[in-house]
Amino acid sequence: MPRAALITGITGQDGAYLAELLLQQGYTVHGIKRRASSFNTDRVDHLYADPHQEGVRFFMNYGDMTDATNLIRVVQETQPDEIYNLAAQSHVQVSFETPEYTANSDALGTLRLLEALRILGMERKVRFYQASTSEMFGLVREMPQRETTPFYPRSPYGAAKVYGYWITVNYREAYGIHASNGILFNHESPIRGETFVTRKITRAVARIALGLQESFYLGNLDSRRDWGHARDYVRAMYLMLQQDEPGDYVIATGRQHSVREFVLRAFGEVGIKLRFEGEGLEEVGVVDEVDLPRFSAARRGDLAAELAADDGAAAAAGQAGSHPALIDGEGPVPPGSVVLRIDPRYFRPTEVESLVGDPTKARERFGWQATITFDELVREMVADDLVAARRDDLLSAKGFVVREFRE
Ligand code: NAP
Ligand code: G4F
Repeated sequence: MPRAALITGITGQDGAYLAELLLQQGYTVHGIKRRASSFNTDRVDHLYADPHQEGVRFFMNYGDMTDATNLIRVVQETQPDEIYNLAAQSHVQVSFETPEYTANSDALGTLRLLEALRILGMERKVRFYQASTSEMFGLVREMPQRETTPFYPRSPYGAAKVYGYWITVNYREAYGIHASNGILFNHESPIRGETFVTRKITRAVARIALGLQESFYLGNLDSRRDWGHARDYVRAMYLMLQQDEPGDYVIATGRQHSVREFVLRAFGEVGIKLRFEGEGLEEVGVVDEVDLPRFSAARRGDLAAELAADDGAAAAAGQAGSHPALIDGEGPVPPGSVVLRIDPRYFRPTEVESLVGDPTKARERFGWQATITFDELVREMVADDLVAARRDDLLSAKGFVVREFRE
């Protein structure tokens, strides 16, 4: 019998990568998805197989972390060997607007799932993973943060996740459940939600390069995060549940960058050198220089070839105006264009200014370490959003209505 896993939050970024990994490992994968008024399974549609076929190992069940009876029934019906509790209202800023709902789904939802195991007498059968977070460190007590660093959450989301962390520890100690907390630092990917800062930046950069929008707005440019790639981080979740003993682990790259650095790096990918002018709410990001060969290649979709070419030779060949896409002018973003502004709406009532994790314990216990660098992450995200922007550009050129989907 293949091993069976149940993933809550399977329609999210991590759920999709984890489902792929577990299917590759031979698991039968059950996911819990919420009922929505429109399709919400984009990230896992490629894994879906008609359940009438033979040998299908991927199944979806309707459910919600706020519905205990539903969780009990789904656990009973799917009989998982491993449960990965990834479902959460995961947006920190939104948690200030919906604090009670965030506590209900993120804190009590975790309790409901653990109680389901007890009610069904499955404490010794099931291994349990809880999606804990570096947001619990909040107003950080030490640098870098490790498993022993005290928590000091700075948002309703962080506070709810602290409850989820401790109830997981408590059920491990009280009932002997193989339950582990992954204290994951920020991890991103091309399928990251569009309102988290990294994806918001890479989408905007791609759309600005294609001329689909002129500028975008951000909040605090100076907060610092330890950003890794989601593909690396779901591997850590899986490894935690393969250990003989449960435990709590920091999963991080050990390096941090500011939001500002992310912006510069992402614009750099499409050949735009940005400079910042002004201060506070008046600060803006202004195009300083455009590397035309690179910019033009990004617009055409030949960026990979351009990057593979010798940078020096490409630069020498690329005098302004010599590129087909830009012959009639300098393209949509000539030097001097303001492409980034600040909007106080995106500042949080209490901010987490600086996070960086020490993943030594995970490396020593089960050999985990991040394999994808910050630069590779930004490159992959921008490249993917350029594809989406080119598709939108093409559709709109052919007269189809293209929605902007901006926050
Ligand atoms: P995500 O993309 O926002 O996905 C969250 C998932 O939870 C989605 O499938 C969402 O469903 C589902 N969900 C939300 N509320 C639910 C509810 N009440 N009942 C059932 N499902 C619900 O988040 P992610 O980035 O994949 O993160 C996965 C988990 O890791 C989350 O618990 C997050 O808090 C935690 N975490 C994330 C990071 C990070 O940097 N990504 C770092 C540390 C911890 P819909 O698709 O229907 O909205
Ligand atoms: O991308 P963010 O919204 O992620 P945040 O708040 O760090 O939370 C993410 O990582 C946590 C792990 O540490 C997860 F637990 C959580 O579920 C989520 O995945 O914001 C990153 C930083 C913040 O300091 C924010 O203030 O970017 C800053 N920022 C600046 N302008 C912005 C914006 N964030 C967003 N979302 N939108 C902006 O316009």
